[in-house]
Amino acid sequence: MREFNITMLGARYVGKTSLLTSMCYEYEEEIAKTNIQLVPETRTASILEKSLIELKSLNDDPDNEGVSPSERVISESQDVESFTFQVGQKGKKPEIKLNFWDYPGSWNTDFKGEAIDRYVKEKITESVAIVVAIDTPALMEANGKWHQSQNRPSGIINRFKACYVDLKSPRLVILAPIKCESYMQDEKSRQELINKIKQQYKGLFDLFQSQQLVDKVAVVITPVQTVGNIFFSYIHIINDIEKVDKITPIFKFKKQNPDAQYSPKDNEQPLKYLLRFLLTLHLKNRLWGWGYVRDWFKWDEHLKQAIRDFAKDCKNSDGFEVIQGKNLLDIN
Ligand SMILES: Nc1nc2c(ncn2[C@@H]2O[C@H](COP(=O)(O)OP(=O)(O)OP(=O)(O)O)[C@@H](O)[C@H]2O)c(=O)[nH]1
Ligand SMILES: [Mg+2]
Repeated sequence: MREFNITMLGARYVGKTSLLTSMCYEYEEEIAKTNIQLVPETRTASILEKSLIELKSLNDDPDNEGVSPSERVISESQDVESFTFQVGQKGKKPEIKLNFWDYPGSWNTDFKGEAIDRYVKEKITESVAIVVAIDTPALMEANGKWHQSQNRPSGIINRFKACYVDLKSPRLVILAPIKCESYMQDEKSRQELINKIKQQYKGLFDLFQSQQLVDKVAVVITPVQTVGNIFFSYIHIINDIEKVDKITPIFKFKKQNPDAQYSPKDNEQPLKYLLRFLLTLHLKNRLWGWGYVRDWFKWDEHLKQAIRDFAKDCKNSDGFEVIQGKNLLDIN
């Protein structure tokens, strides 16, 4: 079985694990339309099930006002998780394994020792795709005042600079703004969101546009609404003189309508892009001389068709954009 690594990238607490849960675990309707299936390994299923319950519970509390600062401290994940899914046609032996690396976000942005630093570099370097989770309210609200401290964009950009060196094979980078319900409601807001990402991650886009990387890296923006009905409300500032950072912004969220149901939107899009990219690599491998191993060519024709059906409607308007590398996503 061909195995692919994918790394979930993003600062501490931005919502990486929730995004992974939503994109791989909550799209039965989409899957039902196609002949493809994604089966989590038992351990993966048991952890993601819990993450899903937490995500859904955001919806259960009609007065949901976000999380408290103590929860923020306690709930930082402590360890590496690897989430594995087998992909294949329904009722047939799976042919592809997707292995998602999801470690604590602070490992990406803070120095935690040589061993962890090496580990993070290794994961980013060996991953065929990277999903960058972006906390959208931190990016958009209060003139982006909290963007640096919450999303730590320089730390993320530096990781790419250090790891995307002399790439031998193509990569996919998915920028996924999350908690973005408030900014996806009309065309003007969606455009503002895209513009802000382009502005705040300019260093990253410049890197990907460089002569060495422009043909090898596909970059897409896919906003994901992991809950679908919980909207940004306001920022509560906690002033704690005993803490090093002293001021902590707490982003509060609220349901617009108390009866609104949990209804994730576009959560399947990152996975669609991922499979679309893998299918393109498979189809163009020989043509473009990327030199992937021969077992790529053993993919069953029906599996290819199933992936094509699943991935054919990747969105690229209304807040979604393929920034570069259209030919790396061309499955025709
Ligand atoms: N309002 C809202 N809250 C969310 C959303 N997604 C995640 N959260 C909450 O944000 C918090 C952090 O989410 P995680 O997925 O654990 O974040 P993480 O990036 O994996 O965090 P670390 O692994 O500690 O770096 C949790 O309390 C989630 O319930 C969302 O779409 N909307
Ligand atoms: Mg996590």
